[in-house]
Formats: sequence, structure tokens, C-alpha cells
Amino acid sequence: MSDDVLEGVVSTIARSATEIRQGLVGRRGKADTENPSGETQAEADVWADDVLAERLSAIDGVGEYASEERTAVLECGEGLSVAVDPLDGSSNLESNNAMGTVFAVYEEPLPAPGTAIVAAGYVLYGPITTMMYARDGRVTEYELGGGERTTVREDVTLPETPIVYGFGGRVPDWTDEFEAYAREIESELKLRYGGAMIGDVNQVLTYGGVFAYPGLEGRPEGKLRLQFEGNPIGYVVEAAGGRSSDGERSVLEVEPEGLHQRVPVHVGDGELIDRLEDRLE
Ligand code: FDP
Repeated sequence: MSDDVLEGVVSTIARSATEIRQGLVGRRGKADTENPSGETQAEADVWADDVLAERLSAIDGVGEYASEERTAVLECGEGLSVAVDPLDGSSNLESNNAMGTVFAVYEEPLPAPGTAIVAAGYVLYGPITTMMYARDGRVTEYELGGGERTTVREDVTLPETPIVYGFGGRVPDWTDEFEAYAREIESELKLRYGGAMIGDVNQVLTYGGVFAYPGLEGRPEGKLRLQFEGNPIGYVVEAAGGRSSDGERSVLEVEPEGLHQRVPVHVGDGELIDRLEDRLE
């Protein structure tokens, strides 16, 4: 595996993030299209996917590009596979709240298990634009501005004392087992839920705690996509010393059956994820 290819992918995403952020202005409306998961796309979803597809697929050593916003894998040569959620939490565009771009680089053709990831990370479009990047068991946080990537924290680890939690899905749709777990957690931690996985996971990485979008009654697979959301976030949180789980095992160990397959996602403090798995048994 070439370090140059990974550096090419990360620097391309970092540079594009500044442009994507600027390009959100005037693109907050809905497109007339649905993504492969049946969700209405925002104009910005389609546009950000086009920008990243064109640039990432042009990198020598990238063999595949896939995204939450397009049905099929784009074959672009020999080499690593890049999976992207171009705008995670794009329903937050309307209310002008935080969103992100998520990416994972796999050393196998897609769909691939999280154990095939060689690097992953995300960009958070908050008051400032930051990038969290995990590779070889180490996580680094950068600030992005004007195409530059400035390191702000090396060896990011999940704080030992958990402070915050954020759980997705409507409470009446939670299973009894997950609700019992949530009741325990809400008496111990502070609620932080903004509706964009990246924003909510970044709070967990900053303050310590747990994020989940669980399997729901009538929708046991939950909402988040394995290739584009569950795996990259599981990889980042595990590299930061936390745990990920689909309810039974690390999200990274889930065998993919389809490119747009969904998976229940629980990530954060190891002890809190152990307790979750005990509850869901
Ligand atoms: P969105 O639909 O806005 O793209 O990717 C799915 C996602 O956002 C996640 O970012 C977020 O955690 C979740 O959906 C929010 O779902 P709810 O609206 O059900 O809370």
C-alpha cells in the first residue's frame, strides 16, 4: 500500500472540503432525486458527490470510488477503494446546523468489511472546518482553511470519563432493550444530539461518552450505511481507544452483503459499549 496514495486521498478531501463548504451557499434546496437508500437528495449532496468523484477517481492508485449518493461503484483503475458520504447530516442544511464529509479507504473492492480499512476520517463543517483522520491506530485532528491542513491535536483519544450521549431514532421506535439502556445512560450523562452523525460523534470524541443510531422496531438494520458511515466511524473511534458495535460485535467485523446496506451503530467509551451489548443480548 502506498503512503503517497493515502496522502493524495486525504489532501484532496481536505482541499475539497474548503470548496464544498463555500459551495453550500445557494445549494440548500432539495434535488428532484433520491439516493440509492430512497432518501430525497439535497442539491448539495449531488454536487459534493460530483466534486469528490471527479477528484478522487483521478488519483493514481485509487481503483474504486463509491458514495452514499450513487448506486454503483465507479471503477477508475487499479488500487485502493475510497468510500465517501459526501455530506453526512445534509438534512441539517435547512436549519443551518453542523454537517460532515465521511471517508474510508479500503484495500479490497467494495463492498468490503471494516477490517479492510487502511485509513478513515471525516471533515466537520462546524463554526470552523476540522478533519479527524485515523491511520495505524492513531488519530489526528486538523483545522482546514484555504486548502491548508494544520495539525491541532495528535494522538486523539477518547476521554476516560464519559460526559455526553446522543441516540438517534424516535423513542417509540426503539426496542425495549435499547430503551432500558438509554434510560440508564440518560441518568448518568448529558444529552447532545444534533442530527448529523459526524457532529454527534465528534462531541463523543471530544468530551467522552456514547453515540448510537440503533436498530429500531420494524427496522432492525437501523439507518446508517455500513460502507459509508458505520465502518469509517467505527474505525476512527476504535483507533481513538473506544469501541464500536452493531449490538453484538465490532461494526468493523460485520460482513457486507451490499454496497448500501444499513447497520445499527453504537460507538464510544468501551465500558458503555460493553453494557449496551449486555443489554441487547
Ligand atoms: P441525514 O439523514 O441528515 O443525512 O446519514 C444519515 C443521518 O443524517 C446521520 O448523519 C444522522 O445521525 C441521522 O441520519 C439522523 O437521523 P434522524 O433524523 O432520524 O435523527
